[in-house]
Amino acid sequence: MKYSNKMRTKMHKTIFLKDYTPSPFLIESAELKFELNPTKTIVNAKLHIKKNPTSGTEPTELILDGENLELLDIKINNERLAESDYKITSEQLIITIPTHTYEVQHPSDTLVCFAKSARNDETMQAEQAVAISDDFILETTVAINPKQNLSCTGLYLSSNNFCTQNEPCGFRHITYFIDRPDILTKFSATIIADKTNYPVLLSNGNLIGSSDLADNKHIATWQDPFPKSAYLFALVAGKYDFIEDFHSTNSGRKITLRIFAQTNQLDQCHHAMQTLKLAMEWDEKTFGLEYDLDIYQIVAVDDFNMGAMENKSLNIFNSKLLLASQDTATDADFSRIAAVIAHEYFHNWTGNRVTCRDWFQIGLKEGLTTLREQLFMEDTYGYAVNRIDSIDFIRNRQFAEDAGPLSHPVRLQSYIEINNFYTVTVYEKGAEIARMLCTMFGRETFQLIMREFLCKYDGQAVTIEDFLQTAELVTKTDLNQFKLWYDNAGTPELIIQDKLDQDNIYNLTIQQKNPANRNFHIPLSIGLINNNGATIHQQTVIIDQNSHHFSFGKQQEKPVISLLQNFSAPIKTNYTHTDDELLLLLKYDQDPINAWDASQKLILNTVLNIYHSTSHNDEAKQTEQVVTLDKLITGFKFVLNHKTITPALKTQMLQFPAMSFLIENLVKVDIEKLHRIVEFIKLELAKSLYQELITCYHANKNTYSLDPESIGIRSLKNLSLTYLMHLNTQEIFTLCLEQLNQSDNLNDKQVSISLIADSSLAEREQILADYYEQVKHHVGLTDKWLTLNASTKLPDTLARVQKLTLHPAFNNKNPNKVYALIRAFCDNNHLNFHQADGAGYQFLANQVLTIDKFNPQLAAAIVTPLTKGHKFDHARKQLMQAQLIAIKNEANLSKNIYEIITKALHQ
Ligand code: HT7
Ligand code: ZN
Repeated sequence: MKYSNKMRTKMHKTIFLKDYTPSPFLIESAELKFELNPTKTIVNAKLHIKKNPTSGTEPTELILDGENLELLDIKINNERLAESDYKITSEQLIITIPTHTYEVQHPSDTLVCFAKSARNDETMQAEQAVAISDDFILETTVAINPKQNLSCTGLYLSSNNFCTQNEPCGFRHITYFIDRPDILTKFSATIIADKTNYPVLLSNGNLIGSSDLADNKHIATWQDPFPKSAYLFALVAGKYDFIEDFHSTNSGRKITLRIFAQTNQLDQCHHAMQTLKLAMEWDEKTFGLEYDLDIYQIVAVDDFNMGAMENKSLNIFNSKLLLASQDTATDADFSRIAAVIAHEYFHNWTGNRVTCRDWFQIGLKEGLTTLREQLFMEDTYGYAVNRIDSIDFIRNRQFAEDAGPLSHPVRLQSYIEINNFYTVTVYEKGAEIARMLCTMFGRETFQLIMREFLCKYDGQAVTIEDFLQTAELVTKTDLNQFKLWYDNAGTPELIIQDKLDQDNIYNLTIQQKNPANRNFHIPLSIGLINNNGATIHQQTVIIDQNSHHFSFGKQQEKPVISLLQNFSAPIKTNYTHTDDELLLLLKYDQDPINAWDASQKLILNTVLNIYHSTSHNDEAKQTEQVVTLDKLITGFKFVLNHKTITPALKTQMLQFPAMSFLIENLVKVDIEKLHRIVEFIKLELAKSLYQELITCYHANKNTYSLDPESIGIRSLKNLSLTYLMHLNTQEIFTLCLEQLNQSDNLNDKQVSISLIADSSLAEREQILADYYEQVKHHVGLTDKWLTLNASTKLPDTLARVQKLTLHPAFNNKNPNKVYALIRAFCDNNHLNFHQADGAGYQFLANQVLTIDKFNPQLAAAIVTPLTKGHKFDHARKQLMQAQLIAIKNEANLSKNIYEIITKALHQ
């Protein structure tokens, strides 16, 4: 049966921020008991429920969330409910509040009361005391089928081990509960399972008891003393081993740290452990925040929709973001793992101890935690390199998201499926908004704001207003206008003009062009540089009106302006530097971020100049050379030969901007033309800079080590090789092959094999096949092999990817494999995904529909390339639209896909 649009709309309810009301009931404690079995797990939940004194309503029903649960038993204060006392829908358990009353049970009596056997009605009547709605124990027993659950949400199996993912709404797939973040509950979990198959039984908090049972079973009970939202509940059971270390806190407590993985993966857990210790130390030093329990555990699982999850004291990690060794991880992998380990740890305060009132506030916990992660990375591994990585990411990804049909504010006003909003906007823009406070008030004051906020709201579920109000109190400023950042979508733009007037006064005019025509509160850091490259002025100005005028006094000559130093706000600046000015900034800007930005703009300008000055035909005749590359080559030479710029920064400055950034800077893209121009410029650079690049390659061969300096040196060597490969010469192929065969680390091997996969080398296919044989027993390396197959610019790539969906290395039930093959092709291989006949679009639509049936979150994570029609020519836009419509017409679409497709079709 096909659903009409009306039926769909009805099924997929929109949730509004304005409709928030406190829950009529609270759950003070939850005693959970799991009898684990892959196909039939029994979950018994004793919930101590209390009427919410602040709710202000007299409820007639108790409504609990629950999906795909088979209710086996239900009791209130030990009395079994009659079927007429409750109703079960596909999403809820609705219990009518009975008119009669029950015995009062004090929380501390709970265990005693449950030990009693069920009482008969006479006892009940004799004990009548307090109305049910005040304070009672609800006990449910449900059966669930973790093996059948392929959504990586709730309780599911990964490599035959049990694990959970409950943010945002997974807990309702485990048991009936008021599954919303403002319900803060003290949890205990008793786990019973077969001892051979599940020797390790874990949950949040402290282990308070464990023993063997009959029939080769065993039991463990975990108790978490901190009240927490259900989304932070976790359970893991399976065959794991662990490495252990310790952290001594400032206050002298000794915390046990354990990382669990499969036995043969333990040697890949040390980097995560080292970073965890650094992160714990950093948070104490920077924000005065100590870890609060005696044990902190992390588990690696292979099947996971996102990177990792901050469950209280039991983080669960996608193994891709935890396991690393010299032979299995690139330098970028090591860095990403450090960032995610720190991120999840930092959530213990920003997210767990102080959580969100409702899911509209995720930008608060995710923004603050992402900022804390970024500051940690900058402090620990180097400011410039790490800040540039964050800026590059937000400009490539978030700006594009905010300019397309899926644009949304950091704080939504409404949603259908909250899982769709764990986005770059929520995380990265959320972090930049908090960072602006740090820029405006200084790091010390920002640290004070954070301490105040976390102290004041410890153990509570809060809103963005609560955070801003704390910032207002600490700084004694009005942040009402600043709040616009959270509630408005789109990237603000500043239109900037400067002039040296007849009296040699340097004047600056700045005008806001903003989403929703509101004036934002923008800290804009600027520098003025004279023609000798000396910084003559540096200042952070606040832009909060529609237009501003600044005068910088008498100058000898017109200075070159360095705008948005340190990327002081997540905005676009509209100001045209000449290529000479960009060269000056690239060479002399004291702000490394803007020196990098100048080099990126110089490359971008070169691309855009050729793009706009050649027609499709001209360009076919190789007339790109109408635009000179002299300035760009001068800039590259300057950087390559520079004695003091660090190798890591050199690499970032010489890195060609991502295709997504180039696309973002064009109104409409002719993807083939853009690709040819990029290839042309890269070849010209390789030809003109051959000597510098080859020298650089050889000069930067180093012994493998993981310190930031060695990583930087390796990155520069590999960047040189990447440019040189464009020459297509036997000499360079030989270098690349030597690197593949002789290097002692995965990072360098990965660079070589990726370059070979994308080259015209005759032995290419054989090399790729041999490489697969070498790596096929390692999950992570096999995924990288899938990605390099999906990333080639060669014309048969779609067919190759289609074939690989049938390869034993691929499995669409595993999110990492889907990301490695399908997302790598559709989201990153712009040239081949957008092939003119629309076959790439059809391929993606089919994959989305297949995956949506069992893992809607995963389907939603790969569908976005189909929503980018606005960037392409009419024909491609139509072809994408046709696939969106085809998806929309399918029956039983998930909320996730329905919401995205509907938005994309209404653009
Ligand atoms: N807070 C978490 C966000 C999240 C998630 C993680 C794993 C799988 C599904 C998920 N849905 C939401 C991760 C974080 O931000 O740290
Ligand atoms: Zn997070």
